[in-house]
Amino acid sequence: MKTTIEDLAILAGASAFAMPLHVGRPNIGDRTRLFERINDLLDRRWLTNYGPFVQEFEQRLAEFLGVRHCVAMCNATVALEIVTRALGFQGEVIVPSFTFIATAHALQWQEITPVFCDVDPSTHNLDPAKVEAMITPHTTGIIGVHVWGRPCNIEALSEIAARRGLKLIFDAAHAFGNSYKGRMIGNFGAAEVFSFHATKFFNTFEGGAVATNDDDLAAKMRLMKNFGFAGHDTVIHVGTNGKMSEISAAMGLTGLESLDEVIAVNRRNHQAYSVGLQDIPGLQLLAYNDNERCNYQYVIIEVNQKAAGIDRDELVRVLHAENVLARRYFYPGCHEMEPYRSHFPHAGLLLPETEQLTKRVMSLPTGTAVGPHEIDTVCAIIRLAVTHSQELHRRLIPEPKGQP
Ligand code: T4K
Repeated sequence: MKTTIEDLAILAGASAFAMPLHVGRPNIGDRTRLFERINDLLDRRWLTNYGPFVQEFEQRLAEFLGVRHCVAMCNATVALEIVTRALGFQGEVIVPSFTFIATAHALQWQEITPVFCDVDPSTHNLDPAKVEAMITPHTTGIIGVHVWGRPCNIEALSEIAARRGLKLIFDAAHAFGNSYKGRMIGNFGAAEVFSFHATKFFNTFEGGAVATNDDDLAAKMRLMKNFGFAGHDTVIHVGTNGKMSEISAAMGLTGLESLDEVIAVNRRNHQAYSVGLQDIPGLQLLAYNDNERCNYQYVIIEVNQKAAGIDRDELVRVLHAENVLARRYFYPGCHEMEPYRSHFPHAGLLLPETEQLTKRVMSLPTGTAVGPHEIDTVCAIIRLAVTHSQELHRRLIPEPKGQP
């Protein structure tokens, strides 16, 4: 455990961790069960194209979420493209800029314009009051993102969408296994999209799914994810290849069997961070609502530079020197990335809260690859960096010579 500022690797000491401590380390379920399933699919010689594992996986997902349909896909980005296309999104669609770039790209890829709306700094999610102001005659839809798995203000967004005749879906990439007012995420809006990417707490290597209670929408998405095929020789719709493979579904089925254990580890880790980071000035650990179902998959801290004496980027530098590979999710905001930055160079003027958040927020390692001792050490490093911020500044950025 590091106890003095001299111990910090950034001031010439050794890193706290010999091996990097990553954000987004995949959780791996029961390997024996996974290998059994892989043997099964090899024996069957049925590797993709809506095989038995994908069918079983979709059924299990639908039961777990309490939805009529869950359509498994190759990843959440393609799933977003397919569902927005199936719903007829066009023109302009309102999205947060404080999200992973995939939310915006899924629209732009289809030449739909993502219109970036500011977020509520207390929730990090779309601010419904600001959504209303972004609606134009070209707006056809809204994509709310349940950032860090904490649900959007679903009621307010649904009310706006209904009143203004807009379609509403949710990017629930972070929110698998979570609930809103006791109902599982997956049941809201016209559809909700999950990501099962390797870095998500529940993964299928690559993968995603769209949950919906709309029979027609589900049928349309099934066509669209399989080139528009209805039968062997008949294509009745434009389509793409959005299919999930059998090996991904095998991973998903296996992961579902240990979902509760992984969530328990995430929760324990989150609590350990909460204790370890307690009372550090200028640091705020993002809390989850313990009264809802929650996957606790992200450990997010906000750094208030004035109170901490150190800013988010400096803290990330200190942690990286210690081999703690904290990530600046989401930085920069989507509106600062291409092509949006060139299309709307002044978008930031309407996104003051997003601009602040992207400078203050960072993600710390958690999941089954991280244990309580490692968390204690990460917290000790952060505490040292904040407690000795002035000294750290002086040593890292010496005062220019010859100045008063
Ligand atoms: N909507 C939202 C709100 C999202 O957050 C995302 C994805 C999507 C939509 C789209 O979902 P998908 O189409 O991907 O299903 C990562 C993930 O690639 C991305 O899925 C995720 N969000 C995003 C938040 O994080 P990067 O660019 O940061 O990935 P990368 O390669 O830097 O990996 C992150 C960390 O994970 C690294 O520290 C290393 C570690 N890692 C990664 C992989 C792949 C491992 O330890 N093992 C691994 O196998 O985007």
